[in-house]
Amino acid sequence: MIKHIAQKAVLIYPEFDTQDTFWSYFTSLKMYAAASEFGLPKRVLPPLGLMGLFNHLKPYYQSLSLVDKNIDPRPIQELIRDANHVFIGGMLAQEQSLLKLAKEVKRAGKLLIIGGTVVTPKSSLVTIADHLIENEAEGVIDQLLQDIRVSKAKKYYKGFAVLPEQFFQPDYASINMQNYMHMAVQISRGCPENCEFCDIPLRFGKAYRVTPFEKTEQSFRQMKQLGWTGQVFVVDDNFIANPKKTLAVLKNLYQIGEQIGYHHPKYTELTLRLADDTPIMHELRYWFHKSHFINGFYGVETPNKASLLETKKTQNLRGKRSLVEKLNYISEQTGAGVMMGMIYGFDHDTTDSVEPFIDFVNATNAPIVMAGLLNALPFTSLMARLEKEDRTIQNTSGNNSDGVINFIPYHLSVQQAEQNYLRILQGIYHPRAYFCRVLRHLNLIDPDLQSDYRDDASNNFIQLIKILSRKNALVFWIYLPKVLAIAYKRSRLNRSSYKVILAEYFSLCGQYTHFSAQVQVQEQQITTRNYQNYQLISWRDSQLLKKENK
Ligand code: B12
Ligand code: SF4
Repeated sequence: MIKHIAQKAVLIYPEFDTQDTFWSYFTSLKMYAAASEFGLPKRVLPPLGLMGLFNHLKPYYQSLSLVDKNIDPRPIQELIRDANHVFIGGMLAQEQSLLKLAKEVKRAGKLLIIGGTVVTPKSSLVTIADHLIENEAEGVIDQLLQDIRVSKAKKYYKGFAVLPEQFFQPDYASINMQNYMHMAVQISRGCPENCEFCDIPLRFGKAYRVTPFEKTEQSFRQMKQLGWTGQVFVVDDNFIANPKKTLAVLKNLYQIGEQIGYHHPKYTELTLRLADDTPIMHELRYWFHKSHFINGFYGVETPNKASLLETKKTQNLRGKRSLVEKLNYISEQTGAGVMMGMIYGFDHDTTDSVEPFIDFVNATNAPIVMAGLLNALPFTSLMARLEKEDRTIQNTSGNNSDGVINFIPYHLSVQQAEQNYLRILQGIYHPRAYFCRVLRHLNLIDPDLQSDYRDDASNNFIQLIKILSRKNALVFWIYLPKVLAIAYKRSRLNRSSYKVILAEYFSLCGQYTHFSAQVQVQEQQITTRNYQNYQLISWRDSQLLKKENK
């Protein structure tokens, strides 16, 4: 048995530096959803890393609490008053508020431990925290706690890729699930691909490590016991990184659903390999459907082949199908929707690539498209290359859709890249463009997959009134007759399928309000931004100028 190390620890998830990012859905949640327990808008997802840490720390402390500052506005001094140790963790997009919190914690004289993807040896957090853990915490946390016990703890602990048996098991009772729109579970870590801009393989390794099935079952069972029947995000880096193992995972997820008597609607992140014409992918598509995946997020990145090659995203170029055909095929075969991650600002991108980019997105069946400007993140090959070429200009904010590029693009100036990005957002979130994609989506998804969970009539009704009477309502009414026609054609008067198609439409209307607000934020910021001289010239032109001046 582990002896207590101190009386009480408080775990804190800091506010996001900008509340209103692409994935925050902030505008829509504020406008349409019921508030969270402290009156603030709900958040999309809970802090899964801290929920696992919470469970792991139980034997070390007499009492523990977990606070999500995005939900809980109480002053920090009050929250940590009786704590001996304070653990704070998060991602880069929380670094500024984390710094502020950290200073307050230290002012209150508490022992401060910081972890999460925000931690790098260069971060200013290093000067404030007593101890930091970089990357995965499981392999070093016990050592750190033992070292604290004997007053021999180091400042910085470098985590490493642990065996999946060691993955923290999240405790869903450590949070109030009603404060969130969706729940999260992690089944695997790691990705064997080589996308130049991505920090995942360097952070979490190339090997696909799968949580033991019993632990995944425990997570779903606990969620169900605590009354959760909503969507669950399987937050894996690349869910199909090892197709054979993924097949076993999918079969297990199906079994879990059968055993607990409920198939949670799920979504995850994966690659377009799912559209490959191989026997294993055929089987994966079948089980993806059977285990109730209602959506997938695909890193499509760009329709520009040269840019895909440049960034080593060659998996998108496999097979005979075009990218648009692959996305359609996936929805046809699995009944799940598709969401896309897109990037502009590769070395092969020019102003001429803007229109094809917009046309490509608008030809797909993906209503939700996370378009970002390329940014060099710490721990990536892109960062290493750009640093070698001396092209980096600032640290990234960690928010890849804030319309800021942190290096000098090759064919474009910083100003051109940011203005072209704005044109892209305006082109893909124009109401006609978005709702044409929505109609294609509604024509392809399998409504039966969602029939069990789209059923909380009273809550849905209040939301519906808000959606159809507030911002953008006119547009939502304009497309409604087309949606009713699709619902009629596809459901063949099956009441539950009809209801699902309408519910999906209204949900996408609600989400549209957030995306259109995001575009307005970018319009306001990019059109009023002041650029310095070096931001008005492309890397290529600056090199040519240098040569001429020699
Ligand atoms: C789920 C997820 C989300 C969720 C929200 C998560 C949340 N609760 O807020 C959603 C979809 C909303 C989201 C949004 C965003 N995300 Co996100 N997201 C993820 C994802 C896919 C999984 C995170 C996760 O749950 N992992 C599983 C848990 C178990 O791991 P973990 O949190 O890292 O925790 C481990 C360790 O870090 C450590 N740890 C964590 N906290 C602490 C604290 C202490 C004290 C200690 C000791 C240890 C510790 O212990 C855990 C076990 O080892 C990651 C990818 C990844 N693999 O990290 C990206 C990732 C974290 N997201 C990222 C980004 C950029 C964003 C956005 C800014 C995108 C955008 N433009 O909007 C937004 C911002 C969010 C917002 N404003 O609401 C980046 C962050 C880059 C960085 N270096 O920080 C990542 C790494 C993806 C990537 N490679 O680009 N995201
Ligand atoms: S972008 Fe996706 S596929 Fe590429 S390395 Fe990162 S996690 Fe893997």
